[in-house]
Amino acid sequence: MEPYYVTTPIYYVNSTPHIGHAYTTVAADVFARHQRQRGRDTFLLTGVDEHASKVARVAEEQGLRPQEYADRIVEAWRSLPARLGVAPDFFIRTSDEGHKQFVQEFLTRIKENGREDIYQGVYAGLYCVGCEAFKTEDELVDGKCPEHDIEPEWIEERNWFFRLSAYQEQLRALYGERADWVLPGFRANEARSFVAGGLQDFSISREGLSWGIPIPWDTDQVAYVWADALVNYLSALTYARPGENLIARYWPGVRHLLAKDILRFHCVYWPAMLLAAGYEVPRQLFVHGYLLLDDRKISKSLGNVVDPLDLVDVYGADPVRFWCARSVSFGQDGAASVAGVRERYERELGNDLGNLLSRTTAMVARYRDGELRAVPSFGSEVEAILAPLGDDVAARLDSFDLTGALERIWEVVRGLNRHVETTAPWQLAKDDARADELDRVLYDLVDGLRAVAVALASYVPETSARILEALGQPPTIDWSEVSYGRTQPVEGLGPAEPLFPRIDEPAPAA
Ligand code: ME8
Repeated sequence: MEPYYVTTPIYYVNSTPHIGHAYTTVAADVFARHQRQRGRDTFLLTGVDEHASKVARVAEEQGLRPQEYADRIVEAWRSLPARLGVAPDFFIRTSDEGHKQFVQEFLTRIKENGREDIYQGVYAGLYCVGCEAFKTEDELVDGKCPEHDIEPEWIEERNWFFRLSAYQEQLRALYGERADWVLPGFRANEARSFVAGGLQDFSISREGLSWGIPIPWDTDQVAYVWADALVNYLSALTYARPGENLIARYWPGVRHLLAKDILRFHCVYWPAMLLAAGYEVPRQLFVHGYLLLDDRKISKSLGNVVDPLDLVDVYGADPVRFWCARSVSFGQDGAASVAGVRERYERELGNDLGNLLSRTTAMVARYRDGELRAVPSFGSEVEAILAPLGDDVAARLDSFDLTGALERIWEVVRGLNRHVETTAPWQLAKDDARADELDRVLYDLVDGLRAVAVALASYVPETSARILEALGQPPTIDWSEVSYGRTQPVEGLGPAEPLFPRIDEPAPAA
């Protein structure tokens, strides 16, 4: 099986981590953990983008060198994945020596590819420092960048340009040949029509800046922040494991996750740069929507931030991860609300899942003195419920259906709850003649919960481990365990502690 390499965008170090960043990070982690459960060689990359001109400005205001300032603020970004239960295989900083060196080599490869794909020209235009991109008049609203609500600056300078226009045909062909190259399909259409509309060359360097990666053949210029940042997906593989170059192992089997704001950079500019430098294009790109609060994109500059770490403090990492996957259909824009975290915590995690575990373990403790016998009843309702689960969830996660795969698991949780009601073990327990039947029902409930815990391991890893432990089962989460009849006999099972106790603290204000 081809190794699985999944990336998040590298986040601007000079902004504050908010729930939108947590969203992509959690999604990438779910995909990575899931592929690992299936025994696949997997690599997860996240990190920060440091060479934005804003970093140099703010550092100067604070009397610091840009690197010193970046070193201070990067910690907030390192703790973001950690607090969300995400352990990336590498956390990249674009100020890493290994990255800087690779970007220089990468740009030199393009320059020397024999097609003059990098040439000198003059650029004049309106530049938004928030987007780190030039803007056309049409893109402005009342003279301001609608994303950042600030007026762009007029910039005129001699820069190095990348001949994007030369890649129009190749990109058009790629979009024609690979139906699922960019997902969802409506995003592929957006990229395809951007390509069809005619591609303009773009500037890949900036003059007179000291914060950035010097252009190797013209050190008065530094690489444009995007020409530097996109390259992280490759550069990381050259130095993440000292002494090892992981490019041959993980490239081009990469899946880039990103939101729609940076579609053009990833789905058009980046593949063209790769082709120009002699690399294969990424295997797949998934473009998700924005989480919206009050119908506006969540972002620092719009003063509309939800600190994901506040939510983690109140609810824990797993409920926040669960909410990220469940609140909005992955790929679509959707309204997020902090109240929704609480609601899902109480209703779905607490009632649907937590109570099922409490009831099941309490019944084994009460009716069987904590002994669970291994009595799978092949042909049972629970066997039928579990039979398609592993394949269904895997197929959905292979196509980035983060929300659909979780809903599929939740159907099973609901099915198990119905099974408790229809079999009414409390009635069976009153009738000695039905002792075997009771044993089978208890076994089926424990087994169903065990399989659900394994299926949920990529979404809510801590919870999954706690369920297996409460059921007296080994912590094995190989995907083959998502099937009926794998529960080991247990003795001494006691009623489980509540998985999701009631929380009385108020939810943090949105
Ligand atoms: O664009 N909803 O960094 P960035 C969902 N440094 N996801 C969101 C979101 C929201 N409201 N807001 C942000 C940059 N995101 C560049 C990337 S990559 C080579 C360079 C997530 O800090 C989403 O993944 O602005 C989006 O693409 C990313 O954060 C942008 O992060």
